[in-house]
Amino acid sequence: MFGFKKQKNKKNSKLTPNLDLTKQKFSLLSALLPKDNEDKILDTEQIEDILIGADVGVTTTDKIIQSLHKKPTIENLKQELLDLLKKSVKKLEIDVKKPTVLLMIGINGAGKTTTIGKLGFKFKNQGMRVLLAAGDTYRAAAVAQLQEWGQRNSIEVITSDNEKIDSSALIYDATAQLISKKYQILLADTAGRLHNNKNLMAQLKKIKRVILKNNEDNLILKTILIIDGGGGQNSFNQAQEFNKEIGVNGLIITKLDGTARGGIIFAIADKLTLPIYYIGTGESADDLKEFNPQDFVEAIF
Ligand SMILES: Nc1nc2c(ncn2[C@@H]2O[C@H](COP(=O)(O)OP(=O)(O)OP(=O)(O)O)[C@@H](O)[C@H]2O)c(=O)[nH]1
Ligand SMILES: [Mg+2]
Repeated sequence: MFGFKKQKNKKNSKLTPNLDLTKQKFSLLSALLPKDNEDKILDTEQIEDILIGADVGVTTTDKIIQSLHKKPTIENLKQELLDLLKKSVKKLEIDVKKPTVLLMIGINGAGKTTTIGKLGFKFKNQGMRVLLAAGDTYRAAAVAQLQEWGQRNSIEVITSDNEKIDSSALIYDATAQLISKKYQILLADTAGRLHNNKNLMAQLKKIKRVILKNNEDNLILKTILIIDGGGGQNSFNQAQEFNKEIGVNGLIITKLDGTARGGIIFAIADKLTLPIYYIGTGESADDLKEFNPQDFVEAIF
């Protein structure tokens, strides 16, 4: 009996993302809101404090509070949160008949290299022919970090012996190999950068241009912004600025396991019209989950 229970829990923990710290905040709301059939006076101030404290942001919090004024129940709150997240649902579809480049960008330490490792693992397990490009050519450690992920999952990593090679040249080479060696998907790493660094943003635009130079083969390029889920309103601003400057197809939000401020995802879903493809909830290869609003809301209550 006990053995069975344990097994079941283990299975559940695989399905439900680990959002325990954010859950500590949101689950406080359950006590403040009546169930459908209860009478209770609504303490909007306390509810607001919790939402703001979880980084839901002022405008999105206002929206939620307004809805609670109309229907002050926990069921309505969950529905409202779900509706906000649903705005950002769009799967990252890979057409394996066409070569695809996923270009990973974002600020320093957001989780780009780790996420490439995890995605490579996922795609390879789905039977795709995967290639990685160590496009963060500034730091030897960044190249080594990606090589380690490649070795762990038996995935080829394109690097260069030339220490002075620039990122766009390396990614251009890798794109050529994607096509000539008939790989299906190339995951390209880049160095972290701030959205207000003009030179480094120009470099990203150049990378996008050179990838599309290899384009007689109908290559698909998707630019994915990696965002640290614990970064609060800064993360939100980054998403807005990177999108404005570079153009991004979608987001991956990382480190949601290590933050109580995972409410930022509601602000992002509400105010940016960008798809959230995956969420990162840990450091190992399978700690990357396809973004599922239902699972997310369930995991934080
Ligand atoms: N807990 C947790 N840690 C993560 C997650 N994603 C990445 N990390 C950790 O965050 C740290 C930074 O990750 P990297 O992948 O090196 O970040 P990066 O964006 O490539 O960083 P730069 O190359 O320096 O710009 C590493 O210690 C990762 O293990 C996650 O979802 N959860
Ligand atoms: Mg990196």
